[in-house]
Amino acid sequence: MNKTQLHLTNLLLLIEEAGSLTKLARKCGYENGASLSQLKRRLETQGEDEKARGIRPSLALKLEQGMGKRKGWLDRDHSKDAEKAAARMAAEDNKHPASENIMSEHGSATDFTIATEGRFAHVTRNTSETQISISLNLDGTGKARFDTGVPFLEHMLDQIARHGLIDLDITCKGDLHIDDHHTVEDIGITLGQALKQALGSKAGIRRYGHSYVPLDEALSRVVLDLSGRPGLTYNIEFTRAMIGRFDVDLFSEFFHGLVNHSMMTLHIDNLRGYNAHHQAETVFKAFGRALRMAVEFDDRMAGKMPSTKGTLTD
Ligand SMILES: [Mn+2]
Repeated sequence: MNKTQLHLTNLLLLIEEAGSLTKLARKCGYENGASLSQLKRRLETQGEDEKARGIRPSLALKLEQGMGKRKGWLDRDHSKDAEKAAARMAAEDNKHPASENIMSEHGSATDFTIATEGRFAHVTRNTSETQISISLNLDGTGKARFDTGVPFLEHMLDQIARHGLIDLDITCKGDLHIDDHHTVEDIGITLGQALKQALGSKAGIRRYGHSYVPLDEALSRVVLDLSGRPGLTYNIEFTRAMIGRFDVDLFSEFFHGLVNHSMMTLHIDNLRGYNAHHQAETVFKAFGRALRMAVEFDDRMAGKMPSTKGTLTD
C-alpha cells in the first residue's frame, strides 16, 4: 500500500468514525464537506500513482486534531486495530473466570454443594490424559463451580448451567502442558455421560428443545432431541481461530464428545456474527436454553415416555 492509498484508507476510517464526510469536515473546522470530498476524490484517482504525496502534512494534522488522534495517526496502518481490540476484550474476559460468580453468591468456594435429590449424577473419568469429576443436577438453579484450567471453556460451561438451570460442578486435571485439546474433549465426554445418567428413563420429559439466542450482532440457533441416538450437525464459521488463548476448533470436539455420550441429536447453527466471542457465547446460551426445555417435565405427558417406541434409552 503506498502513502496515498494508506491516507485514503485512514480518511475512510475517520469518515466512518465521525458518521459522515460532512460531520468529519465540521469536526475539523470546515463549513461543509466540499473540500474534503474533493480531497477524497483526488486520493481515489491518485491511488496507483507511486509519486503521489497523499494528504499534505498541515491538512493531516487538522484531521488528526479534529478527531482527537495523535500526530502521525494518518501515516500508520490501522487495519489490525479492530482485531487487536477484540483480542484485548477476550483477554479481559479470561481474567474473570466463571467461578467468580460462585465466590460472590456463596461467600466462599468451599460452601459450594450440589443437591443430590432429583435428577442428579456424579461421574468420574480417569485416563492418562485427563482426570475429571462432574456432579450435575438437572433440577437445579443454575449454580456452577469449575476448576479446569481453561477459563474460556468455564465461561461457556457457565452459560449451560445458568441458561439450562442445571447445577454443575466440574473439576479437571488435564495435560494442559500439551494443549487444551484433551481437557475440552474429555469434559464434553464426561458431561455427556453425566447428562445421560441424570436423565434416567426420560419418562415424562419434553424430549425436544430449541432456542435462538442473540448477543449484539451474533445470533445462534440450537435444536436438540434427547433421542437416545448420537448425532451432531455443527455449523459455526468462526471469524477468528483463537478467542484469547482458546482454540475455537475445540468447540467441535467438545460437542462431539457430549453428543456421543449423552446420546442426543444436536443441531447447532450460528446464523450470523463477526465477534468470535459472541458467536461462541450465543451457541452455549442457546444450547443451555434448548437443553432446559428438553429435560423439563411436561405435565400433560403425565410420566409417559415421549416416544411411540416406548423407550428412549435402547
Ligand atoms: Mn462473554
